[in-house]
Amino acid sequence: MPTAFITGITGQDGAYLARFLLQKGYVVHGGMRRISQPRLARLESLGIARHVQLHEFDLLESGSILRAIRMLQPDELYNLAAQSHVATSWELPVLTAHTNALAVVEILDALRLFSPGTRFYQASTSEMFGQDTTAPQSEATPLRPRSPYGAAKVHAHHATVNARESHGLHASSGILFNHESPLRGAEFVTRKITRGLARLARGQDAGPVVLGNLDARRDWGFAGDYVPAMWRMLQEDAGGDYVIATGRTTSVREFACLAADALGFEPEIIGDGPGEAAVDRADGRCLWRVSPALCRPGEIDMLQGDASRAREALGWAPVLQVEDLALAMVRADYDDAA
Ligand code: NAP
Ligand code: F7E
Repeated sequence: MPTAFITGITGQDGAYLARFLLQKGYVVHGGMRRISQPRLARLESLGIARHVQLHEFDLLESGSILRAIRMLQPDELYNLAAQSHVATSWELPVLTAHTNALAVVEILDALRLFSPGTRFYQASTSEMFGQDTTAPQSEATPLRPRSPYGAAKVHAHHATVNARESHGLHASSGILFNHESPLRGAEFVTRKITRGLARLARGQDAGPVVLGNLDARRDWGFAGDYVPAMWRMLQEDAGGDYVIATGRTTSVREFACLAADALGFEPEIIGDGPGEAAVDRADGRCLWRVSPALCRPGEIDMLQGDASRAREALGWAPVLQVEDLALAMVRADYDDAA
């Protein structure tokens, strides 16, 4: 049976990828960092916590990386672990650079020395493109990151490409645009919206959802559709770089309206700029409002991916559209809020 090692197995993508690989007959190992209370909720919610082999692992500890690679020598290694919250990266730029960039260099070096036959996947991101790019963005679009998160991911992306070109490693960089799910961390905007509005719909005294830049546009897909693309990259004869996206772009405001509609609210936008809010036409309740404190020091106005290469070379295409995604997320959060 093929073996895979997933860093970040407790995260959104890690959980979906682990389930996908188990269904394909893999022995799945996962790296989990030591925290006061193990975060197995996502693996448990997919019913797979007891089917994966968990190892104590931290990207900030070189020995941890070396030990895992030497001990397991997996057929495939998916590096999904990261400080993944863009806004936090301005607060913790050094930790972000170490976790998202230097640790990837260490993984690649350990693979070169101790397990050169392992196929490697790096979780790259549309945040690498930054502002003022052409749209839609493809593998050929220049990288001009606009956050410490994006800059660290660019370093890791180039390290992955170099490992492939200099040392012949089978190393791939998946440039994934935003992908969400009911397992999405509560601090990301889609889940913040669906959780907050679901609580309001349940009549909980939760108050409006407080948001930052409502004009930002993102290409939002479903995480469950995106993890098979990671696997497909590693089944190719050689590593490569692939954009994974839906090709559609939606503003934060539009996503909030989709989620509100799905819950039976009738949102009406009032005010503008920092004074903008949305109220429910039925009972005048405030659904969301803006707080300038949540706007970022550097924003990317618009991301929209061109996944033609993945479609042609990997036969990959997304299934869920943003409307289906918003509906699935509010349904799950509405059930949770019961
Ligand atoms: P996520 O839910 O935030 O999961 C991140 C994972 O990394 C968690 O398992 C976390 O462990 C682990 N981690 C963080 N620091 C670590 C460390 N020092 N050592 C070991 N593990 C550590 O992120 P995600 O949405 O699944 O994203 C997966 C990857 O894809 C990330 O690299 C992210 O940057 C990238 N990406 C995500 C998107 C997206 O839209 N979701 C798009 C493009 C790229 P804990 O559970 O202990 O916190
Ligand atoms: O923000 C705006 C915010 O934090 C999306 C990560 O998975 O995808 C994710 O990064 C947009 C931004 O995701 C709030 O300013 C408005 O324009 O959900 P997000 P992100 O920053 O795009 C990329 C591809 C990754 O690689 C990352 O790992 O929404 N926004 N109001 C807000 N964002 C948040 N978080 N909270 C707000 O209240």
